[in-house]
Amino acid sequence: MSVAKGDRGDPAEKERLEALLQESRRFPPPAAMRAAANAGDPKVYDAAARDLEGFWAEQAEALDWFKPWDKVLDWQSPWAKWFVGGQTNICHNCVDRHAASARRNKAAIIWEGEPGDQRILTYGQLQREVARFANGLKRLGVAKGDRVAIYLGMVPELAIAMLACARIGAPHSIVFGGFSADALADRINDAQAKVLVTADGAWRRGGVVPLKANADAALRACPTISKVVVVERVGAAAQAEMQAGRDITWEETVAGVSADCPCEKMDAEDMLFILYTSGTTGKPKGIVHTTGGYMTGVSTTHRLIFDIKDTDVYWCTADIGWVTGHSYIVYGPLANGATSLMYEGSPDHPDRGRFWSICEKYGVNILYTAPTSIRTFMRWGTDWPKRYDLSSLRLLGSVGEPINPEAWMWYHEHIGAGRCPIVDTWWQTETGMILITPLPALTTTKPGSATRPFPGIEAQVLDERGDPVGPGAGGYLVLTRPWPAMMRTIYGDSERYVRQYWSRYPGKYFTGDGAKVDEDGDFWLLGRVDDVMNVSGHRISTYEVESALVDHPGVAEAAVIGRTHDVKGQAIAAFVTLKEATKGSDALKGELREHVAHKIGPIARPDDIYFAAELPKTRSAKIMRRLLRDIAEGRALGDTTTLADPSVVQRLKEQYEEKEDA
Ligand code: 7RM
Repeated sequence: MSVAKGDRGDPAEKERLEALLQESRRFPPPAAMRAAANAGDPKVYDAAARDLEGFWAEQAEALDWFKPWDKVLDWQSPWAKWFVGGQTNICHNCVDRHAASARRNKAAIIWEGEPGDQRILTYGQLQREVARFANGLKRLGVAKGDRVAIYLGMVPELAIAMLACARIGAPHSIVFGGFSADALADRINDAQAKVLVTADGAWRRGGVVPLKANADAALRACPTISKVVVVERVGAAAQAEMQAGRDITWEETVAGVSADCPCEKMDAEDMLFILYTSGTTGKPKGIVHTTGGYMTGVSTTHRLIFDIKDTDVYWCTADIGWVTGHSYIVYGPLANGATSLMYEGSPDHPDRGRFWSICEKYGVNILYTAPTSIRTFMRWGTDWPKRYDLSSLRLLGSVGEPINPEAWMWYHEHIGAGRCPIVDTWWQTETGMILITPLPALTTTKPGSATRPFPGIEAQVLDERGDPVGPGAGGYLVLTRPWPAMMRTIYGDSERYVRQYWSRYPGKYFTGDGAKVDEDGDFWLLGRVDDVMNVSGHRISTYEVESALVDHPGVAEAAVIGRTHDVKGQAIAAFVTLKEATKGSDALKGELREHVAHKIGPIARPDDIYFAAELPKTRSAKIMRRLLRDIAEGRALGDTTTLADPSVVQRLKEQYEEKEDA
C-alpha cells in the first residue's frame, strides 16, 4: 500500500494540498437558519461524545419499533450489534407510518422520467404499490431471508421493489444499471439471489440500455435465479425476449394480488441489503447492512445534515444503484416523511439546462449532487443555470469525492446565489451514512473541507505507525468508535472484513482515504490511499480493470492507474503489454477500451491506453503505479531507484512524450 496521496512525493500534488490548507475563505452558517434548524444547538456534539448510546437511542426513539431494544450497543470490536433485541421494519418506517398519518396524501416520490413522463407517488399510493409488489414477490416464492437482485434504471419500480423486499425481510442486492452482464452475474452469484427484478430496457439520452438482454446473458451463469420480474419501461424498442416459465412482467407479478401485506417483524440486526463495492483486490465486496442501526443512522443524518422540513422538495441526483441513492434517495428521506425527487435521465438531455429546469419545475429546496457534475456544469457555463428560477434552493450538498475549492465556489455562487450553505459530506458504502460533514446551521464552512465528524463520530488521522499526526500533516483517516449504520461484515467473507477494515490499526476502522486536519480541527479529504480509483464519483479498482484487460486474447499484462482529470476527478489510464503475435494499433486501443466496457460497464472504459514493451517493476516484481502516474500526468519521474530495470520506465516516458509532440 502506498502512502497518502498527498505524500506521494509529487511536487505538483504537494503544492495543491498546501494551497488547500491555506484556503482562507470562511462561510459562516446563515443566522436566520439557526432558530428553525433541526440541529441548531452546538451542544449536540458534546452531548453525543459524552453519551454515544444515549444519543443514538434518542434518535432511534423517533422511529417506530414493534419491540423495544434491550441494549443500544453490543460492541465486540470489530463486531457491532445495535439496538439488540429490538424489532422493527424499515419499510413500515419509510412508508406505512406516514401513510397512516397526515402525510398520507403528501408526495413521497416525485419521479421525473426522461422527457415526457412524470409520476408522483403519495405516501398512501406508495404504500399500496409496495404492499402489492411484496405480495407479488411472495407469490413467486420469495421468503424472509431470500436475496433478491435488482437491476433497473431510475424508475419508480426500483424504489418500490427495494421497499417491498424490506417489507418481507428479503435482503436486496441492487446492481447499478450501467454494469455489464458479467458484473451482474458475479454479484448475483455471490449473493446467491433467488429472484431478479429488471426491466426490458432503460432510457439513456434517448437511447436504450438493453437491461433484459444483459440480464439474459448474465443468467446463463446464474443457477440460483428461479424467476425474473421484468418492468416494461421501453417496450418494443428494447426487443426483450421473455423466457417462458422463468420470466414474468411486473404487471403479471402484481395482477390480482391483495394490497394487504403486513410488514415482517425484523430483528434490528437482520440483514437489510447487500451492496457491492470495489475493493483493492479480488472480486467486489458485498457490503452487508442491517435493519435497525442503518435506519437510525440514515434518518438521523438526513434530518440533521439536510435540515429537512415537511414542506421541502429534496433532490439527490445519485443513482439508486449506489449507496448514496440507497441512503439518501430512498431510506433516509422516506424515513423522515420527506418528498424525494427521483430523476431518470442525464444532465444534458434534452439540453444542458435539464437539472435547473427540474429545480424550477418542482421548486427544489435541497439539492445533493457530486463534484464531477458540478465541474461539468462549470464547463458548460453560467448561462444554463441563469435561465431558470433557482430561488427555491436553500441548501446544497456534495458527495462522492473531494470537491475542489473552485467547484465549491462556483456551486455556492452560481447555483446557491451566495445564499445556500453547502454540506460537503464524506462517507462510504461501508459506512452506510454520512460521517464527516458540516451541520448547515452550525458549521462555518471552508471551500474544499468536509469540516468535522458528525455528532457521535470520532475520526483520527494516523501515520504509518498508528500515531495521530499533527495539524496540517497528511495521514490515514480512521474511525475510532462504532456508529449505527456501519457495515456489519462482507457477505460470505467475514475474514476479509476483519483484514480489510480492522487489521491495519487494530480496533480502528481503516477507511482507505488519506486526510489532513487543520488548526481548527477541520478535515480535508485527500482521496484514496489504495488502488481504488474514483472516476466521476464511482469507485473502480485498478485490479478490476486490469483483469478485464488481461482477459483480452491480445493482452499479456496490464497496469491501470487513475490520473488526475479536470471533470471526472480521475480518468483511467492503462499500460498494456501485448502478446508477441499481437501488434499495437489505434484500432486495438479502441477494441481494448470496448472490451473493458463490455466486461465491467461503460463507467470503467479506460480513457487512455498505452502500449508498453515492459511495465516498470520493483525487484520484488510489484508494478510501480506511482511512476505510471507520473507518466500519464506528464510529470518528471519520481524516485526510480527501487526498480528492477530503470530503463523500462525511461523508455515508456520517451515513448509517451513523442506521442505528445506528434
Ligand atoms: C458515498 C460514496 C467512497 C469513497 C470514499 C472517498 C470518496 C466520498 C467524499 C469523498 C472526499 C467527500 N460512497 N468520497 N465522499 N472524498 N470528500 N465528500 O461515495 O463507497 O462509492 O465511495 O468516495 O474516497 O472512500 S463510495
